[in-house]
Amino acid sequence: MNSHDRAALEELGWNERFASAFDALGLDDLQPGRLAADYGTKFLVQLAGSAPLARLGSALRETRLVAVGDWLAVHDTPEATEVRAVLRRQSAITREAPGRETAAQVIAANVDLVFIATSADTDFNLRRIERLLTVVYQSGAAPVIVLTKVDLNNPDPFETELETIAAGVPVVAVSGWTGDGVETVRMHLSRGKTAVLVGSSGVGKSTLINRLLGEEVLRTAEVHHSGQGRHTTSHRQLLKVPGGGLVIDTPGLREIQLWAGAEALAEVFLDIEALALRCRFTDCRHETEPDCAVVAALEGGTLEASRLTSYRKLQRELRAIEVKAAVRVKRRLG
Ligand SMILES: Nc1nc2c(ncn2[C@@H]2O[C@H](COP(=O)(O)OP(=O)(O)OP(=O)(O)O)[C@@H](O)[C@H]2O)c(=O)[nH]1
Ligand SMILES: [Mg+2]
Ligand SMILES: [Zn+2]
Repeated sequence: MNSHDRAALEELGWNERFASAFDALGLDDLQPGRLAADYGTKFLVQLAGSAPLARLGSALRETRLVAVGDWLAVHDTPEATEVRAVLRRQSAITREAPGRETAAQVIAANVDLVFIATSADTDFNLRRIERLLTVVYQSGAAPVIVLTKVDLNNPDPFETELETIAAGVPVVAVSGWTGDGVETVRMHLSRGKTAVLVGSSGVGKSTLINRLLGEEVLRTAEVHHSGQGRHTTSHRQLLKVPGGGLVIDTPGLREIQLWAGAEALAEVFLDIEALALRCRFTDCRHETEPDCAVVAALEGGTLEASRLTSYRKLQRELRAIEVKAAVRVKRRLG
């Protein structure tokens, strides 16, 4: 690989670890490329010097375990482009796929940063943000909360509320209409680093990305809508931001299913976990047990009931996922 190609790949997020994984494949006539868009049967692949539409090679066709952001080994000729292998992911944002059995669905691969977009209006929902934070902490990427549409309302009260659940997580207030805050979002990006935007439909993810790109690359909803039923962005797409960095646009998430372990939950609910350490019983369920520090905090007003409810709900969901996963493993073995 010449130095020009290497620099082009590095701009796309290529690094030493991907390079050695690629070399270890030991396959001839292949070049590295990054999956930039998934159109179902065709995939847009960004190579060092071009961006052809590719199909999956026979070895990958059955599993289809590729996601936008993946690094690939690609066979590229003027006649056809074929994906032959997927390099091991360095991080992934996943959620549980709809259906009865658990299977992780990868929303984006090899991501450094997750912008959790939430608008400063009726979409604003702390419980949803807690969920998304749990997913992010599990992924290996770092979260940034992007409070959108701040031209509609004063962002201060929203930011104060965010403080209560996400202390230490950067919050950027933006307006895709006035351009406020867009440069602050850009400051989180840098050469070769990948960010993904997640959040409900209609919060202004694509509008913000268009701002970052400096042109209308992505289709956005024409009129304001509150996010019921209508999704404007239909597929995930990786884009290069002028000035450095990459962003992945995603369709709005309806109800994000958790695909995260107990450790991630503990990170989002550090306050409750810390209180629980002071309960008399180590297996305290914080219900009717004596000397329960969680219940004491509730009664003393230092812990909000809604936060405990949310913690319990997520705990139950995690347990359900674990049970489903166990059933699946058993079926495989039997
Ligand atoms: N007032 C206001 N409206 C905005 C802003 N950003 C986006 N909108 C409007 O909100 C609507 C949805 O914007 P999109 O950018 O398409 O939202 P999205 O999050 O990409 O939605 P999906 O692709 O469906 O997930 C459009 O009508 C935008 O014009 C903003 O900063 N302020
Ligand atoms: Mg969109
Ligand atoms: Zn307790």
